[in-house]
Amino acid sequence: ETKGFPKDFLWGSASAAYQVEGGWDADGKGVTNWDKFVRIPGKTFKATTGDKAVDHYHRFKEDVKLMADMGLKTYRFSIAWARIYPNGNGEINEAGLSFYDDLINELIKYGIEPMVTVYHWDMPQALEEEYHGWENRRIVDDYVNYATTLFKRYGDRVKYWITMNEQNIFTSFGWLKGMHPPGKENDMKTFYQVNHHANMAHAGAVLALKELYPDAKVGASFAYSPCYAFDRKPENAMAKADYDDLQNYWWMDIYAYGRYPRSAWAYLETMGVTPDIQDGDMETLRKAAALVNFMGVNYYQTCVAEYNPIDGVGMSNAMNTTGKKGTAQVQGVPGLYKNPANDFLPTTDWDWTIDPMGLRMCCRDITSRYDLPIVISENGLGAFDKVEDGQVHDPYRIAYLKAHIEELKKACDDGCQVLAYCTWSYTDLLSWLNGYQKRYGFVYVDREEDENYGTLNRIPKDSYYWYQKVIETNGEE
Ligand code: BGP
Repeated sequence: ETKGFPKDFLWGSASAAYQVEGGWDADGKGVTNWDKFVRIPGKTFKATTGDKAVDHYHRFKEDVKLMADMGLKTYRFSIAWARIYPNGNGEINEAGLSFYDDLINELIKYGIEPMVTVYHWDMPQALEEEYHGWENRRIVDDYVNYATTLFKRYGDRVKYWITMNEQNIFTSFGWLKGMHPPGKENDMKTFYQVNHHANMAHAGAVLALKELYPDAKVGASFAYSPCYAFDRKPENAMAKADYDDLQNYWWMDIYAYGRYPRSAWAYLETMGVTPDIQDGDMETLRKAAALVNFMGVNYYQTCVAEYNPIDGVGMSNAMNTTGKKGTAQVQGVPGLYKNPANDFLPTTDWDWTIDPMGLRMCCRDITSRYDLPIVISENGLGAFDKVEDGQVHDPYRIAYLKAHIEELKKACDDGCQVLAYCTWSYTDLLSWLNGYQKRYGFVYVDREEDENYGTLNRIPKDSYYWYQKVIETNGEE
């Protein structure tokens, strides 16, 4: 007999402010780094903006009603820093605060647990102009001040908080690959410094929250791609070990233990790219780590590590952002590893491997390394969807999610404490680099790439009705 999902399991779905809200200059909101970045030609698919996105800012009541009808237990969303502090610091914008009051109250009205991400990549542009954002230590205080404003305002109603979304992605894409703001490439030294600042910001927020609301549940969400060694050749097993230390444990060890993995640190020393750490920082990181309640995991895929000679491939921006299968290119760190495709696994149209068992493995790994509860804060399939006679049939999405949920159930049976499962995403939304054609939602949104937007009408897909049953049966469907 298997135990399966706990009784109070939080079946959820997720989004992020820039990707759904729109209303980019509504009611006093400040301009963000992403409002700027998407306008640089060639950076994102057709340079589609989130100006209007799917207009969740004006349609949240309709969206929440659909969640309620579905029986959703938790909704993960992020707050736009620039709605609260249009300049990142200084003056507060009451209209921004009250928008999220309304959203939170609407969720609570239907018994949906709000799960709030403090930072999902949209940084007030004013901070970029004032001091280069994450590159400057000053951002730690500004971030903690912003986060504390949220905790004070919503902490009576919001129990689940996620400090950072995918710090590993926004920093590597922003300072190594040039694909997120500020668009820098191969700047390893700044990359590690930025990460130290983000770690201090996360830690400061955890400490501030626990001071105000000791019973709140807090963690960071990490984009975890578990890694397989290419084969049994020892040098490829070593490549996997290097990958894990530098790409996975580098972040998760900070969140869970407040320390940097020693072997990764040694590598940074040889490369001359260690971050500046101030007196007391490591103690702050350890204190925060001791208070963290869960590891947030965004799980999409696994990867493969193969030894990469010193003159081998590096990081590049040659990603598949068009949905033309087979256009992604192999990336790597010369002298350590590269990440070739896995011939044993199918891929999505955007060349992401589909590997449900990887979800069970990542839960097991987190459980044995950190012994922390787990929140799956994202998991889902990006696909081209079509409306036929007013309906959207997405059996591929159902198959994808079903297979992942089955593996997650096994992880529960393995002894992992999984608290929540949030699919990415609730409605269709803007995919940062891939426009609106890469769809993830349970709810289809009639949204065109161009600035005529489409009607923005909502249509529940087949997967919406399927997930309704999953929730009803606590994962037995
Ligand atoms: C994660 C982000 C999400 C979301 C998702 C899908 O990295 O946290 O915001 O976008 O990936 O990725 P994409 O839109 O690139 O397909």
